[in-house]
Amino acid sequence: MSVLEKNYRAFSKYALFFTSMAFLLIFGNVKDSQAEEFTISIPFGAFNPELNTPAEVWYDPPILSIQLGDTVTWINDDREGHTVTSGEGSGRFEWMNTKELGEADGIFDSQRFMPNESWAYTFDKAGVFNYFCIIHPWMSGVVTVNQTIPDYPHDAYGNRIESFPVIQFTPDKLIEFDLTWEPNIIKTFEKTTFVFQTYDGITNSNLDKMMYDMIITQNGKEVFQDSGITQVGGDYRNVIFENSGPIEIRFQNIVSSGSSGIDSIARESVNQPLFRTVVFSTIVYDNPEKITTTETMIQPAQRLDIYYELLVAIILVPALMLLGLIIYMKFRKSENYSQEKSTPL
Ligand SMILES: [Cu+2]
Repeated sequence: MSVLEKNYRAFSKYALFFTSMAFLLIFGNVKDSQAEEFTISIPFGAFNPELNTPAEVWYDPPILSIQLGDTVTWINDDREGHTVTSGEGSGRFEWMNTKELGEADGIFDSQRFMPNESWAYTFDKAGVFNYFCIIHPWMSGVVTVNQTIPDYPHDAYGNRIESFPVIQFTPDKLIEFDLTWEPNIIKTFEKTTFVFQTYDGITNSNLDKMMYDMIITQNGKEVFQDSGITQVGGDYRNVIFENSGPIEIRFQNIVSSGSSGIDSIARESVNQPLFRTVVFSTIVYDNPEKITTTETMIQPAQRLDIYYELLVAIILVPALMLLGLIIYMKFRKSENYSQEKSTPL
């Protein structure tokens, strides 16, 4: 192979590598920013609780993992009408014994749709969603909706927060209120420290001993409330969020605690200095490390043999390992013994 040929080969290799990397980067990003569409088939024969039909599962695939904002379309390929209803189905074995119906939880419900019809649902909440068919409550499936945690903090409206502190002025422009939170991307069950400072909106000098009420609301509910007086021009609060979703951080009744200073002016120039309010917002994400899921077992198809295989794996593998350990220990012991014996005194 000539040097030129060699170089060309090496070059084409790199070229291929970089081209594919570039494609990955471009399309990887596009994929991230766009919601995806998924389909789940209700196969022919799903109406039968015994599944003595061509169907192997009730919903195919029975467990689907998607990202927040993705859409799932269920297609009825069966010969009977079905529903896709969130909640717990009866389960096949329960159904056979008790003829119990499932329990809908009201998150989504397709109502009955007929063969060759379909129904779509866009998931706008993260979590694990069990669903079943109201007409055939043994039919069950699960959709797991994951939330991508972005690299950058965003406000509640999805706009990127470019830098910290986030700065707001009170409506009377007399006070500049700076807020930083650490970590910048807030996750559930993780301590978040809110650090805030007050400045004179005109002179830009630090304002000490300012009174304020701090209120955090999430999904229309108040999740944190406290009052205080800034020391050395600032203050902080630690908050742990239990739920994901957008939050609004509101500071209100911002007023100087002293009789002199900013509010002697403010009281004269503004009607209601006591209602001075600044509002910040961001998003709390589900902490992937601390999420507790209640993913239920799907029990479709005649797949009981799987459980036997699992049983073998659970009992046989550790048993063999234990046996191996015992043999090893015995071998070591006898080796030590023979070594001791041969050691001259
Ligand atoms: Cu059905």
